[in-house]
Amino acid sequence: MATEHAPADIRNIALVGHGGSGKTTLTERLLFSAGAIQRMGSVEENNTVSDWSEEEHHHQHSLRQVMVHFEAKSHMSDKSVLVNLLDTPGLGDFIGHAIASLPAVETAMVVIDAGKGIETVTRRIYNVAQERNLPRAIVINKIDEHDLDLEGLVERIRDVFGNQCLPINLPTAGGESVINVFEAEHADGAEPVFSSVEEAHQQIQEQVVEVDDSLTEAYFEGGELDPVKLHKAFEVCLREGHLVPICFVSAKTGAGIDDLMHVIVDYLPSPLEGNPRPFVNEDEDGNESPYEYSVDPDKPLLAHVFKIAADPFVGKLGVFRVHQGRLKVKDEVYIGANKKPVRIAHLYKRQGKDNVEVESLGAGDIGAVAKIDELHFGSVLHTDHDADKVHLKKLPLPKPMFGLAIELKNRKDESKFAPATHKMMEEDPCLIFERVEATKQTVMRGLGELHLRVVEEKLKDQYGIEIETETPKIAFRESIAANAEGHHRHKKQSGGSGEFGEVYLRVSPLPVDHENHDEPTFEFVNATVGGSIPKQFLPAIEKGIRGVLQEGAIAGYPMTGVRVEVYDGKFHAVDSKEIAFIKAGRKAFIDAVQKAKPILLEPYVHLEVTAPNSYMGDIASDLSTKRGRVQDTEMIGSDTVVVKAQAPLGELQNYSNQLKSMTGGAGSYTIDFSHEERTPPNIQAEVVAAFKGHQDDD
Ligand SMILES: Nc1nc2c(ncn2[C@@H]2O[C@H](COP(=O)(O)OP(=O)(O)OP(=O)(O)O)[C@@H](O)[C@H]2O)c(=O)[nH]1
Ligand SMILES: [Mg+2]
Repeated sequence: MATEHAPADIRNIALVGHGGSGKTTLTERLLFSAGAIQRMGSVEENNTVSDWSEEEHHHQHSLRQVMVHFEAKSHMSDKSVLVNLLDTPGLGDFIGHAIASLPAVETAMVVIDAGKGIETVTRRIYNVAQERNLPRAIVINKIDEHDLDLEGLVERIRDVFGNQCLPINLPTAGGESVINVFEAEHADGAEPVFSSVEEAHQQIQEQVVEVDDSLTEAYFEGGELDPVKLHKAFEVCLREGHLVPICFVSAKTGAGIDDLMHVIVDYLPSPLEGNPRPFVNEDEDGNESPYEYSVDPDKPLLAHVFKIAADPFVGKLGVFRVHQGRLKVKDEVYIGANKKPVRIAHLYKRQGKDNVEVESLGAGDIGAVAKIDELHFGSVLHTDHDADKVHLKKLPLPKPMFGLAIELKNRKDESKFAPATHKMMEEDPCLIFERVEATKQTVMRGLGELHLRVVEEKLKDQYGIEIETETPKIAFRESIAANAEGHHRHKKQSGGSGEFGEVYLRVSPLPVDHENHDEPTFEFVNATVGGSIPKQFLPAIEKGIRGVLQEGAIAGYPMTGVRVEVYDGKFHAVDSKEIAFIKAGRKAFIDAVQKAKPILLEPYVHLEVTAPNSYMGDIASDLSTKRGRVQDTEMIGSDTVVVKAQAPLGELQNYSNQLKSMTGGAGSYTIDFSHEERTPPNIQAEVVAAFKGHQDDD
């Protein structure tokens, strides 16, 4: 059983980047090169360590994040380090898994296809890594391919991401090998295919010494500095984003892999050298403040679960990063604010789908625990009660906006459905299954059509549940645009005791909290005077109104953005009871809403379409027919454009197919919830006409 690694001897790296750029192949190559596997698998042959699931073989893409690890030797000393590598999916629909991996690592290694250049996901994930203050490195892969413009690509990278992106090595002709230009001052044999060793060497050395005045001085006085002496400055550069090294490789042929391994072991930050993760502590009043910790195995435990996996053999797995302290088998540890500790029965390191048992994992390492039901995505494991409320600053995960309504093919699957969806949601932070009361549909939401297609496949393959899907109805919300008054007198005489309650109220619009869809923006005010309605009946009136907020007043959708002021009424000493005021409140409210210029709000999304330049006009004019507004267009590289727009979600239900046919498959897009907007009157009229109305509940 492996011994625990000291933080200085660990490198944690997430391989991120656009789908098909070669992350999984690179993972395989690195494992092979380090001797962790005896034979190199390939994506085409469905035998890589990372892509092991049936769905991945079928789609030929990674569909979730996978951890592998290996030992690698330093090129500068005789020590070796443990490399934990997270291979993440690059398809936009699965970007949640990539974003979720970032808190576990010191470095985001952004892989770019040498021929295709910067693509949508490249930019998105690079930007998230930057926002999260994570050191980055860029790997330009597939340098074995023909007709590449690598010099142009480096220029574009510097254009788009900034001049701090600099080659640390340069490829030779045909992508046969690379020359480390941080270390070499002159070419010793083959020349690089562009630039020169001297020029690239000078550029990167000057960039590094810039962060340290004394080094700058020494450099400009005496010239050359030993890379070992520059190590500290190099780490500062990475931490501050003052340098983003670019490496060239071919995962396929193995060219550049030795040097990449060297960069990983000898240049990329160890857990001690990385930037601290943004943990926050919440005090009793819910105020958050930064939580400080140190990457020290001898301090109390602080570990963060960044992934939940359903393992076919050991069951539910929580994959975590130890940030402080250590976790040992048989330890008792706390999860968040849970009062009862859990006992750690087994600890694992993951190698693709395999679990390798270990005794302990120290600060800086990544591992997994099995069969702890209380663990969730984002859970914090600790041994210190001061850390009860500690959690990681919220990740910018995209909101699942693409929905499909579900019907089960077989009724008998009903009992299996809820547990299966529960498990799948735990594994995927961007997947939601929900019952939408407004539309009486069960809906699954994800990041795109492919995402949900894979979910459908998994439901069938792993849980034996077959479903049918259809476009869901739009989740409108009702609101009002004007002030109005409403009144209802509820009176019912049946035999002995009757029901009596009378309510006068005013409604007025409130600014809607568009982020919060689960809660209505609502205020209820008692403005009655002189006991016209006894106090004890006001909660009943509010209850009646809240019923309407849930069911809607004009179209059957939940309401939001309303302030209600009850200002008068009547009661009866015998016949006034709770139920009478619930009904009177409800009807008086519907009465007022109908006079208050009721409106429908519909969800709008941010849309970012990336496509070859020549399609820009088509994309923009198509969006305008969808009530979309183009807000910005940005060129990335010489022939790719990003169109940023806002559009109603309801118009984009079939956008992935439409964009595909519009651009011959070359376009891609992302959507993210933006806000809600008032629906045009013609659409509102249709929706209202389709509403069957309220049951008369008198
Ligand atoms: N020529 C060439 N092809 C490569 C290289 N690396 C990967 N490929 C091919 O590129 C394709 C995509 O490779 P993957 O490793 O699956 O890419 P990925 O980045 O993991 O893709 P996702 O999992 O979708 O994010 C496969 O057909 C690989 O064989 C390379 O260095 N050279
Ligand atoms: Mg992959």
